[in-house]
Amino acid sequence: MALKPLIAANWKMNGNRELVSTVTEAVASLSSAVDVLVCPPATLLPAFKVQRNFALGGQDVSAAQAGAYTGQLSVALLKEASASYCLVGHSERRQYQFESDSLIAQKVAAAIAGGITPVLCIGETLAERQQEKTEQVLAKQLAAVYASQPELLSKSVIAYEPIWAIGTGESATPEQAQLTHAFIRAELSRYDAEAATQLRILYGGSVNAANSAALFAQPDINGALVGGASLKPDEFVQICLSAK
Ligand code: G2H
Repeated sequence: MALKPLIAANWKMNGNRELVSTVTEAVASLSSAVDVLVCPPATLLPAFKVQRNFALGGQDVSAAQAGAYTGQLSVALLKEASASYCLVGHSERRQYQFESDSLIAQKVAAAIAGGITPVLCIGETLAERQQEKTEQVLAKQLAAVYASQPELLSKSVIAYEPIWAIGTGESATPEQAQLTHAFIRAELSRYDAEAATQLRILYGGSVNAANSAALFAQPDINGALVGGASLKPDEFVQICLSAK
């Protein structure tokens, strides 16, 4: 993990103002050796008062800049709420909001055009892994965004989240994850070889304080996108500490 690690918390549809306070306090002790990102529900973004020790992010962003898009949040609105990152294409949005690869590509472009960093989430289902289609699926998800917009790569973060590992307690092994991360980096080098070496590729899927150090010891794992364990402030801090 030669690049500076990024540990991102994805609270999903959880949390409240009390958790904002306890997480803010917990991460205050962390050094700057690790970049920390917290993506709470958007309504909680303004509850974070001082963000010296960590960045804030949205869990999604609209592809549109403004207008008649009920329920959506633009890049400008996220920035006004102090977000400097946003997740894009999380598998739960692909599944429950039927987000397509082409919509996700538009969202990545909109985020970068508006000045926030997208964390593009990709991953395969269990059936796809069992059918040995993992690389094919990931290559397609990446091509949808970067084949026609390779200039976006240098301003992106990628999160590899095997769907079969999300919230299941069954994480990919460090070796499994490393193989896939190395594939992702090699695939991205086809679009921008220099950017691919500098790009942070996070692992997500049941990351916790017990498995994070072994994951972070892998050369192509540059941090994590943490769901359930990020709701436990002490455990989240342990995960951050294990990334140094
Ligand atoms: C994957 C991850 C965070 P969890 O969705 O994005 O969640 O760590 O709960 O598997």
